[in-house]
Amino acid sequence: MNGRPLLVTCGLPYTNGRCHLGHLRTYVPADFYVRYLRRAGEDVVFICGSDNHGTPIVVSAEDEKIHPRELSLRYHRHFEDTFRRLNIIFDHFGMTDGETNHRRTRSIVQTLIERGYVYRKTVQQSYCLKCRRFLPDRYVEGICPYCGTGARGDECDQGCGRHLEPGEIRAPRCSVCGEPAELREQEHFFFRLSNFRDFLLEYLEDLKGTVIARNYAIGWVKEGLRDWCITRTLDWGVKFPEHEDLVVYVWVDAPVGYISFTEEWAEAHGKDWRSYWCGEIVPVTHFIGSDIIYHHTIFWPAMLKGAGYGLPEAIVASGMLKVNDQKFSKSRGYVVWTNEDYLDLGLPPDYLRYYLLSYTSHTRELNFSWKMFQERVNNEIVGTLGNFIYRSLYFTSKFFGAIPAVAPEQEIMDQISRCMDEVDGKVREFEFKGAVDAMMALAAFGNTYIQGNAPWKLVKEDRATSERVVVNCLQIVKALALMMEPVMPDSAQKIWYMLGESGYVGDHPLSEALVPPAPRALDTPSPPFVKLDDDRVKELESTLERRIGEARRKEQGKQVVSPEEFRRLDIRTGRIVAVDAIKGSKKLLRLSVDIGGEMRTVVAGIAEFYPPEELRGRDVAIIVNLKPVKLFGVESQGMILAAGDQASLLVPLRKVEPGTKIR
Ligand code: B3M
Ligand code: ZN
Repeated sequence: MNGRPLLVTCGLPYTNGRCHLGHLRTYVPADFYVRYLRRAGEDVVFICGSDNHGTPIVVSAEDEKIHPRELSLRYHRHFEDTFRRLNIIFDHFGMTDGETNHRRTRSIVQTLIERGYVYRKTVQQSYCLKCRRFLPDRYVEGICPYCGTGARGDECDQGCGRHLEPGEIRAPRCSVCGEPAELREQEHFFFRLSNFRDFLLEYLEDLKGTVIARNYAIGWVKEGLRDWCITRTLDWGVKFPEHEDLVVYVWVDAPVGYISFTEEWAEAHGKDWRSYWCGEIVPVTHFIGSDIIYHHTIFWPAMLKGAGYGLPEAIVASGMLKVNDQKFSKSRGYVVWTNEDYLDLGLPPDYLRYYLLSYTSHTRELNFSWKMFQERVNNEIVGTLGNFIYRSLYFTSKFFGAIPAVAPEQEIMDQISRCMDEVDGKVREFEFKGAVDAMMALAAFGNTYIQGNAPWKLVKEDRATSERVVVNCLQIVKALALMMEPVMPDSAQKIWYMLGESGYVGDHPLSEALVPPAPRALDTPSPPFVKLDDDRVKELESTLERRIGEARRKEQGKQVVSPEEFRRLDIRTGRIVAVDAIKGSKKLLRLSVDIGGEMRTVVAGIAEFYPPEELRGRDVAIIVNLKPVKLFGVESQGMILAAGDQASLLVPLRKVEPGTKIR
C-alpha cells in the first residue's frame, strides 16, 4: 500500500425521489476513482449515505401521507440497491437520520455554540395563514431577490443558483396551498460564517480537485459572506441543542454525515475514524454535483474549522446533466431514470459507466441522448475495444489453441507503459475522460497493429513471427482488462477469464499489465460486447419523447385559465420614459413607464438584451395590477411582456396612447 489512507465520499442523495442519470454524474466518476487508486496500490475508503432531512423530504412525505422516516427508508434502500446494480460499491452507505449522525451533529453544533460562532437573531419568516404554519425552505416559493427568477425557499434553483436566507424570497407564496404568505417574526440561530473569510481564502488557495469548485468559491468569498441561519421550524431533523422546537438546517447535518458514516464504518472494521477527520488538512476527497459547490467549499469547511475538525484536501465537482440538449428537468420530462429506463431493461451497467466517464471533461455539462449513447457504444466500445480484443483472442485460439510461450516485444511493453503513465496522470488530475481516452487509444493501437501484421496470413508462412504477434496483442488485451476494470468492471472480468486468468481482475495491481500472459489453453472466445441496435434505440427514444410530451401537456393543462380569470389582469400599453441600471445586478433594469397619466417603476430582467437607448420612448405591453415586489431594493409596480429566452418585447403594431387597455 502507498502512503496514508484516503477517504473518498459522494454527495448524499436525498431520500425523496428515484435515482436518475443526473445523480450518476457524481457516483460513477467517484467509484472509478476509488477503484483505480486501489489498483494503483492506494488504501482508500469509499463512504456515502442517504440525506434524510430537509423540507423536500417532509413535503414529499406529507404528499404521500406517510412519516418522513418511512419515505427515507424506502429511498435509502432504493439508492443502495441501484448503486450496487451499477457496480458502485461503497464501504459504507449510512443514513443522516442514523443515531451516530444525530449525536455527531449535536456535538459539532454544541462546540460551535461554546466557541461563540452561533448567535440568536429574530428573522422575518414566511407564514401561511391558510395552512397555519411557518414556511421554511421548500414550503415557500417566490421571486429571487437577486435575479428576479422563480425561486424555492432556500435556493434560486432556476436562476442565479444563490443560497437564499429565510425571509429573503420576494412575493412569497405557500408551496402547499399556493396562497400568498405573510412575513412573521421568529427567533432563529445563525452561524458566524462571515468570521471565516480570511480562513477560507487561505484554505481555498490550496484546495485540490476541480478548478471550477475552487474558483467559484473564491469568487463568492470575495463577494462577501453572509451568516447562515442554521435552524428551521420543523419536527423532522436533528434537534438544535436546548431548543426542541427547532431542528438544524439540513445543510448542517448532511455534510456531518460524511464524518458519522466514517465513524460507523471504522467501528465495524476496528479502525479509528479520527485518522480521517482530525488534523489540519485531512485525506478526504468529496465528489459532488456543481450545484452544491457553495455548501462544500464555504459552509462545510467553515463549520469544520469552527468545530476543530480537519479540512478536506480536495473537492471534485461534476458538471450538470442535459438530456437531448435540454437542461435536466423532472417536471419537464427531460429525465432518464436509472432503473426503469435502463437497468430494468437489461442494458449493461458498463455501457452507461463508460458513457458517463468518457463523454466529456468531468467538470463540463454532459449531454445524454439515446442516439449519442448508441454511437459511443457501437463505435468505441464494440467497434474499437471489443473488435481488437475479440480478434486477438479468436486468432490465438483458432491457430494455436493456447497462448504461445514467447515473450512480448519491448516496443509493445513501452506502448503499454506510456499508456499507463498517461492514464495515471489524468486520473490524478480528475480528468477521467482523458484517462479513458488513453485506454481507448491503446485499443486503437492494438487494432492497427493486428491489422498491419495480419497473423491470419502470417501463420501460413512464418509461424514463429505470428506467435509473437498474437502474444503482443494478448499483452495489450491483458493491460486493457486491468486498466478498464475501474471503468467497466463486468466486462473487464469477462476479458480476464477469456485470457484464461482466474480470480477477480480487480484484485490484481495495474503493474501486472506488464507481466506477460501465462501460456494457458484458450477457449474459443465470444464477442465481449454487443451493439445497441436501431430498433432498441428507437424504443428508448420514444419512451423519453412520450415523457416529455406528457410533461408538456400537463404544464399546459395547469396553465388553462378561464376568460374571467384572464380579465382580472389589467394589461395596458405603456411608454418607457426612462431606463436606469440597478446597482449589483447585470440582468435587471429599472424602467419608468408612462401608463397614461401615471408613471410606474418596473424592474425588468432585460439588461443583457437591450441597450437603454433602444428602450427609451418604446411602447410596450405591461400588466399594471400585479402586487408590487421588491427586487434588489427597487419596488417593481408591474411587469412588461416579452417572448422567449432573448426577451423579445411585445409592442403594439399601430400607434396608441400610453395606458390603452389590452384585451
Ligand atoms: N442531499 C443532494 C444535492 O443537493 C444533497 C447533497 C448533500 S451532500 C452532504 O445534491
Ligand atoms: Zn436568483
